[in-house]
Amino acid sequence: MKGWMGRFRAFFLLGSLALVLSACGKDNLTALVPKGYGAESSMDLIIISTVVMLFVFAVVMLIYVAVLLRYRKKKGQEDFIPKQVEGNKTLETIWTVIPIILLIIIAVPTVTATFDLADNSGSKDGLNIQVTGNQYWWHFNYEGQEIQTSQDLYVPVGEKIYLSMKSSDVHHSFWVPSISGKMDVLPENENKMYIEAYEEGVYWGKCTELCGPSHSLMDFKVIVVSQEEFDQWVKDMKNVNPDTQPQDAVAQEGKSLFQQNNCMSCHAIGSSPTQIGPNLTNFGDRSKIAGILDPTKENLVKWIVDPESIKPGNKMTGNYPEVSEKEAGKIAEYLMQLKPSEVTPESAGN
Ligand code: HEC
Ligand SMILES: [Cu+2]
Repeated sequence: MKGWMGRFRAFFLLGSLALVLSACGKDNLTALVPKGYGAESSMDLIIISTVVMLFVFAVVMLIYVAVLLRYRKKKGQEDFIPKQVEGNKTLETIWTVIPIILLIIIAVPTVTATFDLADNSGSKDGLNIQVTGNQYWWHFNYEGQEIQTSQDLYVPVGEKIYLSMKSSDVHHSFWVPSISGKMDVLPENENKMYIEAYEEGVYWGKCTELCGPSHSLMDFKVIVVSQEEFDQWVKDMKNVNPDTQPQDAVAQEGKSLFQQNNCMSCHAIGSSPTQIGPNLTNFGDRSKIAGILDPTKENLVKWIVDPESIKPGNKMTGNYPEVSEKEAGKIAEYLMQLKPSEVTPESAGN
């Protein structure tokens, strides 16, 4: 009876574990279906390590079971003491050499990949982007282009993009599982990495270093587009004039409210060095608000009125005059019209 219960419990545990783990495979957020260079070389290493570990597991299990069967206590031999052996040069050599070989099989490709992914030699001619990690959002500065953007990183497909990463506050870590490996983003020094995406699309990025109460909400997107679309996007972003008046009256009022309520001291529209808060140049094109909310007016009003309820510990809360829901609605009307480009996460296949 007991054995039956035990087996049932084991099945139940395994079944629940399978259910939980099966949710880990979001299409654009999985390291197991690589869509970029860094992710692919990580995947190769995962396979090599797994094969080696399975081999070790199988050998140990085989020997373990064989010994259990062969040398178990047998009837009539209760007092039998087997021949006592001590030291065996051949055996000792074998079980020292085999692990060394296995470790070499893992180490050589790992070290090679590590150096390969840190290779920065093409950065002079390539696209260079400064990445800044902030509690709890990401900023991207396209070097030499006068383009600043936040939350959504636009890159051309099939190109090596060189990222220089630094944090403005605490330790963060940059990871786009489908495309790249992980890189620490620190306030002390700049870390470099390149990414290269194989397929157009929208890929999800995550902060993977516990950085405060809203760490798990520090999401971003990498929008991979064709070279022509990327050039178009660059052109559109450069053309933005922050002083343009919106067409309709409500949005115009929203723009004034945006200016009156201190929002501009942290948020830039257009390429400005201000980056205490996310750059909003193409806010209306984003696929999420604050990295996590669906881009509806309702959500935006909620964010403007009470960001603390959405991202605890964020740096916007309490640093601007109180805004009523009505005012926030007008500001939202204005911000959602900031759509400088036809190239968007939606057009890239989100
Ligand atoms: C003290 C600086 C500061 C002020 C003032 C400020 N914000 Fe923010 N804002 C931030 C920060 C920081 C974030 C990012 C929060 C996060 O995601 O953790 C943010 C995020 C946002 C976002 C989401 C941006 C995105 O890319 O998804 C919007 C929209 C926004 N703020 C609107 C406003 C409006 C409207 C005002 C004025 C009423 C305002 N902010 C005032 C700092 C500020
Ligand atoms: Cu973080």
